[in-house]
Order: sequence, then structure tokens, then C-alpha cells
Amino acid sequence: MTVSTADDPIKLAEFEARLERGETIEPKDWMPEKYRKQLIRMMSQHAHSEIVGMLPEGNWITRAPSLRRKMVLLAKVQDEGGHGLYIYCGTETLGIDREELVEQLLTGKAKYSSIFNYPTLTWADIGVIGWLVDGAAIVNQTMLAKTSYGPYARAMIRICKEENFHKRQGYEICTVMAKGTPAQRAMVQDAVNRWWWPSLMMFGPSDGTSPNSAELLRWRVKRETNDALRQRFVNLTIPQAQAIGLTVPDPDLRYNAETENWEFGAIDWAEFQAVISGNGPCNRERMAARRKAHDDGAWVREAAEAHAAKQAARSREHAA
Ligand code: BYC
Repeated sequence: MTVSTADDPIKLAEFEARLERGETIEPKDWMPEKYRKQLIRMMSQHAHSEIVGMLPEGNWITRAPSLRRKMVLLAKVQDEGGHGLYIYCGTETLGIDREELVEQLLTGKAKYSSIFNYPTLTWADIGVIGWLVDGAAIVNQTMLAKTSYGPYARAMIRICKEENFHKRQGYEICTVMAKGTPAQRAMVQDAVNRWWWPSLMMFGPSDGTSPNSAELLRWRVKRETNDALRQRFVNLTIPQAQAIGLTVPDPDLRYNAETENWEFGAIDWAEFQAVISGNGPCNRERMAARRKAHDDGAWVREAAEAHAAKQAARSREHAA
């Protein structure tokens, strides 16, 4: 990989011309330092989100209501772990070590998605996470499958296939509960009421207050704005809610026949800011769980290093 701190204007023009032609940028290609930094920030935040995202759902594996539900949930949580590792590998192609990325998460320097700082109170939350949270992730990640950085785009294509399965299993749980007893119906409606607004916040701040969007759009890392993706998600989701007789907790929601958009009420950005600055309902719990997992895994890292050193010594002996 060739990077420079003071970007050479000729190389920068060539780089931007390549993007203009719709070419993807690969790890060994020249790239502006800021492009590399933006991708490390975004991809590592994404990888951390997948790993932290295992916690709220993992919390329900032992309490799934049937063996089938338990197997599906186990597979889903394992998928999220796989996505995290896959995106960490993609981020390493930008010249940063996994160790450093994990360090940034554990010290709070790197963010992870706001959505995973909310608690999973009932089984219905598992259905609603699959439907709304994975549903929102698919809208964002389908756009990222066309991002300008090759390794990230390819990772998104594979990950989106699994996310589609996650969404379907979540919507199926919600459908069964919505058609169930009055208590089950009330439980799933309560879960939708709690997860709706946090799901809309997943797309990030409004376009006017999104500091990174302009640069990411110029370099085709993002292909659409936060607000455009949020609107697409709402337009897709409202008919799904109606189909199973659920509502979203927004008195201002109305369909605009002219624009063909479901217009929605104001998002509580103060809540979003509180959550992304570490003060959401579960931020401390999530970080404590990740730190404990990291500490508990120290012996694995030490054993792997000792094994690698032994292997290296053996190959030196053979070579001598
Ligand atoms: N949460 O300038 P902006 C999943 C931060 S995992 C926390 O608009 P950008 C799943 C943003 O980082 C889904 N922070 O940023 C897993 C920035 O702060 P910094 C994860 C957020 O990058 C398991 C500041 O706010 N997906 O699907 O242009 C189970 C200003 O924002 C959030 C990804 O990570 C947020 N929601 O746009 C189930 C996708 N929103 O970094 C499901 C990759 C914004 O400057 N990431 N911030 O300190 C992206 O697409 C973009 O980074 C974002 C934000 C749309 C999230």
C-alpha cells in the first residue's frame, strides 16, 4: 500500500478520476491518507458493532422458547461474530493491526453502533432486532456493497446475504407473536415501541449535521446520505408492520402520496448524542463484557504467540 501524508495533487487527481470512472480502490493502490483514515474509522466501527452486537442477543440463547429458536439464534449470533472477524480482516488491509483496532474499542477511542446500548427485555426483542435492526443494517450495507474500497464492498456482498436470513427469522418471530395470544401481541408491540426510534438512529445524524458525509460521498465510500437511507428503511418497514397488525410509536407518521414517502416525526437527537458518548442504558455493561472477554482470552493469545514462535524456530532449524 502506498500512502502519503501530504497528498500529491497529481496522484489525488488520478485517484479521483478512477473513482469517477467507477473503479474500485484495492489495498496496494495509492490512496489519500484521509481516505485510508476514514475507512479505518468506518470499517472498524462496523466490525466492533458486529462483535458488541452479539451481546444483547446472546443474552437470550439460554432462554429461547424452543430448540428450533435456540438453534436459529445460536447460528445468527455466530454469524455476527464471523462478520466482525471478516471486517477486521478487511480493515487490516489498510495497514492497521487487529490488536490496535481492539485496543481502540476497549479504550473508548473507537465507536460501535448506538443500537447495541439498549437492553433486550423480552423474547419479542429478539424478533424485533432481527426485523428492524438487521433490516436497517441491510439498507445501509446494500449501499456499502457498492463502496469504492474493494475489500469492504466484497465483504458487504457476502454479509448482506446472511443479514437477509437474520431479518427473515426476526420478522417470522414477530409474525408468530403478532398472531398469538393477547399477551404475546402486547409483548411484541412493546418491543417495537422500544426499538423503533433507536433503529432510525442507526443511520447516523441528519445530513445537515453529519460531519463525515460530504467527504465520504465525494470519495464514493458512501453512495447515499444518512437521511436518504433512513427514509428508505421507513418506507420498506411500515408496510411490513401493517401486514402483521403492528404500529410504530410515531403520532406524526403519515404517507405523502406525492413523494411516495412515509413522513415521520422528529428524532430525539439528544438521546442519540448521549448514547454515542457513552451514556446510553447499557454502554457500561457492554464495554465491561468486552473487556472481560478480552482479559479471559489472554491465555489464547499467549498460547498462539508461543506456538508461532515454536513454528518459526522449527523452520529456522530446517533451513539451517
Ligand atoms: N452509532 O458524520 P457521521 C449490524 C457517529 S452492525 C454510533 O454521519 P458517518 C448488526 C459517527 O461514527 C451495524 N455512532 O458519520 C450487528 C461519527 O463519529 P466519529 C453497524 C454513530 O461515518 C449485529 C459521528 O457520529 N453498521 O448491523 O458518515 C446484530 C457523526 O456521524 C452512529 C455500520 O457500522 C451510530 N448509529 O456515518 C445485528 C455500517 N451514527 O466516528 C445487526 C458502517 C453516526 O467521527 N458505517 N455515528 O467519532 C456507516 O455506514 C457510517 O459510519 C454511519 C455513520 C452511517 C454509521
